Amino acid sequence: MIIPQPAGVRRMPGRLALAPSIRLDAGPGAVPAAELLAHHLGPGRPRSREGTPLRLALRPGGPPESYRLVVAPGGLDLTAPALAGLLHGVHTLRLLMDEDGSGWPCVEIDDAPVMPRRGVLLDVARHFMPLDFLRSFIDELALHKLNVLHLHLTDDQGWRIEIGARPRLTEIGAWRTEPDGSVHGGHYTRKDLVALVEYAASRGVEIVPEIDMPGHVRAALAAYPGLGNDPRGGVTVWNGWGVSEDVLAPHDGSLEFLRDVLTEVAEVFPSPIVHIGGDECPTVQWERSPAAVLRAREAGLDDPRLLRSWFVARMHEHLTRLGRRTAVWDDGSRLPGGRLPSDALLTVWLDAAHAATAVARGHQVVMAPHTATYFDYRQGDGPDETPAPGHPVTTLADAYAFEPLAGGLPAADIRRPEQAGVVAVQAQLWTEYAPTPDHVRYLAYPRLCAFAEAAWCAERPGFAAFRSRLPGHLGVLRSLGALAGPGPRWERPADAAERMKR
Ligand code: TNX
Repeated sequence: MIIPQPAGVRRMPGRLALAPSIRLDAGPGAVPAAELLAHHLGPGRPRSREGTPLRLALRPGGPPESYRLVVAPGGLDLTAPALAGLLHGVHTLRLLMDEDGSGWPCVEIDDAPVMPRRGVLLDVARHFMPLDFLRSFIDELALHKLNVLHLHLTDDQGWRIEIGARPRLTEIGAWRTEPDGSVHGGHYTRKDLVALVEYAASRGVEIVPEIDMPGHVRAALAAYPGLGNDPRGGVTVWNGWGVSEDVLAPHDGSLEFLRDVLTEVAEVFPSPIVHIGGDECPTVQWERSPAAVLRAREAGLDDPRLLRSWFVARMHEHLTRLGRRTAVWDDGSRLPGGRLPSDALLTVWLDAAHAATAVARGHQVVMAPHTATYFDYRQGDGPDETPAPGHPVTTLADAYAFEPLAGGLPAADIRRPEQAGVVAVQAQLWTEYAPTPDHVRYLAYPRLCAFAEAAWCAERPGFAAFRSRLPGHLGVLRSLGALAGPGPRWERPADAAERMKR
C-alpha cells in the first residue's frame, strides 16, 4: 500500500481498468479535485459520456481532511466533507495507480490524519531555489498529504521577496559574492509569489511566510545600512554560515521598516500565520551601542538584551492589527523576562521538554524537534552525505520515530488560540549545504516520506512495514522526476579550498 498508510483500507477483489476515455462527474465544490485527478491521468485520456466513471462529491460529516474512496470494477467514488479531503483522495489515487497507468486495484479506504497541520520548511534564503522547483516541490508535498509550506524568505545570506516600499532589499540584498568570486542570488516578485500561493492552494497546501528578525538580517543591512547598529555601515550580504552578530538597531526607523515589510508580506500571503523568526539573535551590538542602551531604558527595559523580545512584541502588535497570528522560533521566548503574548505560536526546534514549557505558559506550538525533523542533518555516515559540520546524524529510522505528542503533550485546535498545545508538526530543509534542487531532494527523500507517515497516522504501522512500502513509493516519486538519480555530490570543504586556490 501507500505512504502515508491510510487509516482504514479494505482490499476488494478485482481492478478498475481505465477505458480509453473517462467520465468526470464532479459535484458542487468538487471540481478542483476532479481537475487535479484529470491532470494526473494525463492529456491522453479524453472525456466522454461512455468513459470510465470517476465520481467526486462533497458529503458532510467527519473532519475536513477525511475522505472515503471506493474503487470498484465499474468506476470509482470519492467523497469528503471538504475540498481538502477530496484532494487527499486524489493523491491516494495517484499513488495507488498501476505502474503503467492503466487503472487501480479495487479498494475501500476511509482515511483521515491525526495531526491537522503537517508542514515543511524550505530555506530559500541560504540558497535561492527557482520557481519551477517550488511548484514541483509543492506537488510532492501534496502527494505526501503535507499541507503547509513554511518559506524561509530572508536571512543573513539573502533577501528573496520583492518589497515595493524597499526596492534595495532585492536589488542589493538578493545577491552575494561567494568566497570563490562567483555571484549567487535571486528573488521572487510579488506576482510570482501570489501565483505560487494560488498554485499551492489548488493542491491543498498553505504557504506560511517567514521574515527573520531582529537577527538573521545581514541581507537587509547590506541594502539599508541605516538599519544597523554601526553608523559606518559596511555590512555585506554574508557568504558564510553560522550566527552573525549584525542585528537591527532598535530605533524607530527599524520598526517602520519591519512594519512596511510585514504589511506587504500580508498582502501577498493570505495565511493566517506570519512567522517572524526571532531566533539566534546575539545582543552584543546592543550592549555596546549607547543609542541601543538608551532606547532600551526609554522602553522600560532594564537590560538591552531584552530588546529581542521587544522587537517581537512590537511586530506582534502590528500583525494583530493586520489580522494575523505571529509565529516565532521557540528560543525567542526563552529570554529572561521576555514573555511573549500568549497567542504567539512557537515553533519548537529543541525537544518535547521545551514544548511542555511553552504549553505551560499557554502557547500553541509547532513540533519541529531537530533530532528527528532537521533534514539538513546527514542521514548517515556515507561519503555522499552533506558535509554539514557539527550536526548529529538523523537517519530514516529517526525520522520515522518522530513522536508529535511526546511526553503526553496535549493536541490543540489552531483556530482556538486560547487552547494551549500542539497544533502542527514540521520538517526542516535548511539549505546552507543544499545549493540546488537536487541537493534539497537528496536531503528530503526518503526521510520526508517517513515524516509524512509519522504526521498522518494515528496508528503508525511500524518502521519495517514502512520500509516494505518504500520502494514502490519511491518508484512513483522517480516517475515524477522527484528523485535526483544517484545522490548529488557535495563539494567537500577541502575541495572547495582547492578550487579557490586555482
Ligand atoms: C538553526 S533552529 C537555525 C537555522 C540553521 C539551522 C541549521 C533555527 C531557528 N535556526 O538558521 O539553518 O540551525 O541546521
